[in-house]
This record gives sequence, structure tokens and C-alpha cells, in this order.
Amino acid sequence: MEIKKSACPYDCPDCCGLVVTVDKGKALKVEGDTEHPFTRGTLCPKMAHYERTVHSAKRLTTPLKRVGKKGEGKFQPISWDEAISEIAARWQEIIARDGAEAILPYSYAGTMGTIQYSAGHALFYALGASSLDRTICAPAKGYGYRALMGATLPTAPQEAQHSDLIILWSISMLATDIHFKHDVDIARKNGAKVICIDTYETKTAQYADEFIRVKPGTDGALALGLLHIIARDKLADEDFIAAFVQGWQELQAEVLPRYTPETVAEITGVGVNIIEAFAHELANAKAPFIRLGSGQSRYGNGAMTSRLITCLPAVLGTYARKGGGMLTSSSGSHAFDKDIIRRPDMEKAGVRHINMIKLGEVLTDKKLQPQVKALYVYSSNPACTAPDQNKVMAGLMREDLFTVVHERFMTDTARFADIVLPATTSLEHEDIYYSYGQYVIQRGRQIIPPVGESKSNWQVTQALAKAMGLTDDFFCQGEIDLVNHIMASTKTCWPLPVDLSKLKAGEPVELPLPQNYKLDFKTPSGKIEILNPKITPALPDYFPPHYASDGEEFILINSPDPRILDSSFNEREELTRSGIMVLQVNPADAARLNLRDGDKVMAENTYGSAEFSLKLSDRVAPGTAVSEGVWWQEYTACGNTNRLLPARTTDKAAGSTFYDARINLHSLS
Ligand SMILES: Nc1nc2c(c(=O)[nH]1)N[C@H]1C(S)=C(S)[C@@H](COP(=O)(O)OP(=O)(O)OC[C@H]3O[C@@H](n4cnc5c(=O)[nH]c(N)nc54)[C@H](O)[C@@H]3O)O[C@H]1N2
Ligand SMILES: Nc1nc2c(c(=O)[nH]1)N[C@H]1C(S)=C(S)[C@@H](COP(=O)(O)OP(=O)(O)OC[C@H]3O[C@@H](n4cnc5c(=O)[nH]c(N)nc54)[C@H](O)[C@@H]3O)O[C@H]1N2
Ligand SMILES: [Mo]
Repeated sequence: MEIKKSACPYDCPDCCGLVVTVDKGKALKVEGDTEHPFTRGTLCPKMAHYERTVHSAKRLTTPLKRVGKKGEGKFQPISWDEAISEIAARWQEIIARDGAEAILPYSYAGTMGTIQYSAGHALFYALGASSLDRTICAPAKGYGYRALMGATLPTAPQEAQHSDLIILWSISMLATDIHFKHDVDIARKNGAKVICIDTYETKTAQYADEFIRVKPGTDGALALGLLHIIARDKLADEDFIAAFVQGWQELQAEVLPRYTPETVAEITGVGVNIIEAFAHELANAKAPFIRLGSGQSRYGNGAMTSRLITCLPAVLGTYARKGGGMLTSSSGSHAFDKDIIRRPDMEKAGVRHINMIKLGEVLTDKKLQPQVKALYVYSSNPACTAPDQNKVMAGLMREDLFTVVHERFMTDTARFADIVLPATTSLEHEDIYYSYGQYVIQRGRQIIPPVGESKSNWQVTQALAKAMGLTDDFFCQGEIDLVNHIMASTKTCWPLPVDLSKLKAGEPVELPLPQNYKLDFKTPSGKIEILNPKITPALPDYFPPHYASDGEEFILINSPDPRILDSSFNEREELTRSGIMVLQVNPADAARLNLRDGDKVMAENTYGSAEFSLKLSDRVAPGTAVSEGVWWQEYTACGNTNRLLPARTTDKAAGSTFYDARINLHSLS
């Protein structure tokens, strides 16, 4: 029996340290690494039994070729050689007839490993395929933060231990960032207050000392109301502003007068007294710490909302105080030179870009020139997770679309493939990980042999590159070579020396932070840019989300479920067994519509419909309906919440707007 360290590969801000017990090529047990500086020995219920995913009886073990109708789920095993030659032959044919842009790669963060995440980029660039804009998560949040802060490092989570007021702003901490609770608990023991801002009373809201409920998509107005009061009552940190902030005067003159507490209460549904008290609490705290989640950014106004919230720590001068600051999402992403694997230089000039959110529209658009004729999906499950699901499914049904899916499980997307290729899990390949919610990086070694005939994303890229006649030396490198290049790049990418020997040995390594990193504003002016002349509008201002012009009755709130992660972990029946397609509404709304707890209901809007089991709950405000989780379609009656969610994009960065839709409800019981 051997004990090996690894890192959690999933798309989560925590990026846990794992300790894996291995025997005879099998992972027997997975535990938290007590030496990990952020995750400190605990795991979520999903990863606490990662071995059940790795050795699941549902793992795909050989390449498969479709023998039934599209989507019917009938396949026959074929060899890797047959699979690769067939894919190459079909692609060559499509390139000759329609041009290389008729091929579309589609991938996301099924694994966050630096190598495997981006393993296919160079292959598709070299072929001249359509390029994919990977916008499905929260690019609008990054845009809003960068508008003021540029490439400034976000505040480390452990800093919150020294805060006296922690704001959990649109973050489902007890589902999506559970290890941050450790830091919040330490602050709390020292007397800190915790405020949660969300659209319904989540478990995180119940954990907090105070819960502020906002109307979905209106947090930008709330931030403006707080800034209005801070200006009116002269609560800003003027010394900090004079030294480090540009545009506060202009914001006060041109924008804030319109956002009186009364106006803001009207827009946000938060009472005037609460807004007043919250503004004073923020301003009077010694060191407020904001942990900003992604929820608020998944609306038509999402980039602007994130930009407005980012103004608050700036005018309060919290970055100058121990315990103060703001943590968004880009912490560890500066650690490596990711272009070593991404190779943007290999992309052909002028090649067509396709926004992944628009997959349904793109696959069903007959006028598109050239039409997409080949789809290659890896590390993602768009039939389940992409918006506009009716169109995505119609696209995947096309007989003239040649679809290849590289997967660990027979997902909703794999079911529609012409060829399915079996993928390794993180314990079966080499990689290196950084986190988007803390500053620890870690190498993940291959610690068990591949299950069945599965291959890693990089290995499949190499096989396809060879079959397509690509001879660039880049494709000849082994996974370990790539990991070595990436590790060495910390020397130029990170401002302080990183312990490479520890990193090479597979130990979690905390990136050392420069002493003044919180005040090192990496913007063109060197200041925090509330006024940013490079973007339009130069000053932030509020405008309503998309749903404001929709006609249906309820605002649909769609939130993460602690049992799964996007559609990952749906293979684990012990996690997905009970109560999944549930819709929570306020009892008053249910009474008005004559609906009872447990009723089967149909939710509908102009984009589609989905069936839920109704749950009445006071935790949900009247006029809103809450569904948690992104479930495999086999567990649903007629598709999941993405049947109801349009592919509208955010104001900037063309990001997803998963939380910005309305629905009507009627009973099926
Ligand atoms: N267990 C679990 N963990 C996950 C995931 C999962 O599905 N399950 N998903 C992973 C992924 S891909 C990501 S991107 C992260 C995301 O993790 P988070 O940053 O936590 O973001 P969200 O999941 O978007 O939503 C967070 C909270 O925002 C709330 N919210 C929605 N709209 C608004 C609004 O207008 N205002 C406010 N104030 N709050 C709002 C939601 O109700 C939710 O409670 O989590 C990752 N971790
Ligand atoms: N309705 C609704 N939809 C949402 C969201 C929401 O809140 N509501 N959240 C959105 C967000 S934030 C995100 S980030 C997206 C994520 O959406 P997706 O990118 O589709 O992510 P997952 O559903 O986790 O699917 C990842 C797949 O990759 C596979 N995989 C894992 N490791 C590997 C590997 O090494 N190689 C290969 N080839 N495959 C691998 C897994 O088996 C899994 O099926 O979903 C979005 N969709
Ligand atoms: Mo995400």
C-alpha cells in the first residue's frame, strides 16, 4: 500500500490537497491533506469519495462507435487506432469540402489542470478550426474587477482572519468555497461580524450573522446606494483615495446623486434602514473584507455590477488595512505561463471565433458559413450545462454533424456522439494545478494506471495531431516535459521565488505574496480606476438585467448544489439519489396559484420548459423561484434548467447569464 499526494482537479476555487491510498494500481481511499495551507485536511462530500468516481462501474473504458440512431445510446467498442483513423479521415474530408472552420472544438474546465485543460488548443489552432471563446463561467466578473484593478492580485483568503466585518457577497460559501469558512470562523471567534448578500436564504445566509436579500441582478444599484451614503456622510477614506484612487470626485458629481437610499430600495428590494445601517457598518469597520462570488455577474448587467461592487473597498481604503480587502477569482492564475500549453501563436490570423454560450444557435444555424460539420468535445458536457438546451439538442441530433466526445462517463453529450473516446481522471495523468480562490499551487502526478484503455487529453491531442499530419515538435513533448516547462515558468511569472523542489515533489506550495501586494495597483495609472477612460462608459453606472424586459411571472434563480459540481459527479448515485429537480417558491405565491408542496409543476418561458417537484419555502422571496444544481437529463423528465435559460450574454466580455431569466408555472398534479 502506498500513500501519494495529489490535488483536486475540479472547477472549484478551493483546489484541495489530497492524500490518496493506492494499492495494486487502485485508489482505495482519498483524504484531505492536513499540510495544505488553505484546505487544511478537509474535503467536500464529493471528493471524500473520489475513488468512487475514479473506479466507478460507469467509467468508459474503450473507444466507442455509434451503431444506433443519434442519441439512442447504442455503441460498439472499437480500437484506438480505428477511432483515431476514422476521426482523421472525417476531418480531412470536411476540411477539403467545407474548410477547416467547419470543425469546432468545445471544451471547458472538466479538469482545471493547466496541461489537460488546454491540451487541445494548439491542435485546433494548427488545423485552422473555428476558435472557441470560453465564456461560460464568469468572464464578466473578471472584466468588472479589472476595469478598476487591472492585474492587481486579489486579497488572499487567509487575510480575512484579521477582518472585523466579512461580506459574503453572492457566494454560496457552504457549497462552492467551503474551506474559506475556516478563515471566516477564526475572524468570527475574534468578534467579526459576517454579512451574506444573496437572492434567497441559502445555507451560507443562515450561517451568517446577517442576511441581506437583494432582488436578482440589482447588486450594482445596492453598491451605488452604499457609495451615495458614504459620500453624503463623508465616510470615505480620503487619504487613501488621494494616494491610490482616481475618479471618486467624478462619481460623486455625475452618478451618485441619482442613487438615494429611497431609489435604491425601490430597485433592490432592500429596505432604506438596512441600506443606511449597512453603509455605516462598512465605513466604521476597521477592516472590511469582501469575498465576491460569481452569482451577481451572471446577468445582462454582470460586468457593470462587479465593477460597481469593486468601487467599495477602493473608497473605504480597505486594502491599506490588515484584514481588509477583496477576493474575487484570479488569485493563482498568474503563477504560470499558460501559453506554454495554450500556444495562441499557433492560431491562424482572422480565424472565426465562436462563443461557447451560443453553441445551440451555431449548430442549428443553416446559414452559417461554413456550417459546423464536426464538433469535438472534451472536459465539458454542453448538452447538460450550456444554455438554450432545446437548440443544443437539436444541433446534436443533426445527422450531418460528426461529433466526437472525449469523456470519463456516458454523459448527455457523449450519448449524441458518433465516436466516444475514454478519458483518464486526474489520478491517471500528469498535471499541475493553480486555484482561482487561494494562492496554493500543486503538481498532480499519475499515481495509478489508466482505467481501461482511457487516455488523457494531451495523449489524444498527440494522436490526432499525428494522424492529421501535424509535424510541429510541440506535439512530440511528453506530459512530464510540459509540466516541467510550466513549473519553470514560475521563475518569470511570479514576483517572488517559488519553492520548486517542493513543487516537483508534489507537495502543495503556497505562492509567496510580496509584502505590499495589496497596494501594488497594476493599472495604467498605478491607481484604482473608478474612472477608467479606456472603457465605455468611463464611469460605472447601474442599468437593469435582461429579465426586466421579459414578461413571465417568476424570476428563476439557479444556484449550485453542494452534491454535484456543474454536471460533474452526476455519476455518483449516492449523491444524486434524492430530490434533484426541485423548484422552491414562496408559500404565498403557491397559495395564489393554488399549488401545493410536492406538486409536479411545469416551468415555461419563450425558450423552453422543464418539469420540477415543487417545494414551498420561506427562504425564497415572493416573485422568485429557486432551482439548485445542473442535473443529467436521465434524472429529469424533459431536460434540466438549461431548457429555460437563453444564451443572452453579459454587457462586457460576452459572458453567460444563467441567472437572468423569468418563468411561468403551472401544476401537472
Ligand atoms: N458544490 C458545488 N461547488 C461548485 C459548483 C457547483 O455547481 N457545485 N460550481 C463551481 C463553479 S463552475 C463555479 S463558477 C463556482 C461558483 O461559485 P460562486 O462564486 O459561489 O457563484 P455562483 O454559484 O454563481 O452563485 C453564488 C451565489 O450567488 C447567488 N446569486 C445569484 N444571483 C445573485 C444576485 O443577483 N445577487 C446576489 N447577491 N447573489 C446572487 C446565488 O443564489 C448563489 O447562492 O463554484 C464552483 N463550485
Ligand atoms: N443551468 C445552469 N447551467 C450552468 C451553470 C449554472 O449555474 N446553471 N453553471 C455554469 C458554469 S459556472 C460552468 S463553469 C459550466 C461548466 O460546464 P461544463 O464545462 O460542462 O462542466 P461539467 O458539467 O463539470 O462537465 C465536465 C465534464 O468533463 C469531464 N472530464 C473531467 N475530467 C476530464 C478530463 O481530464 N478529460 C476529459 N476529456 N473529460 C474530463 C467530466 O466527466 C464531465 O462530464 O456550467 C455552466 N452551466
Ligand atoms: Mo463556473
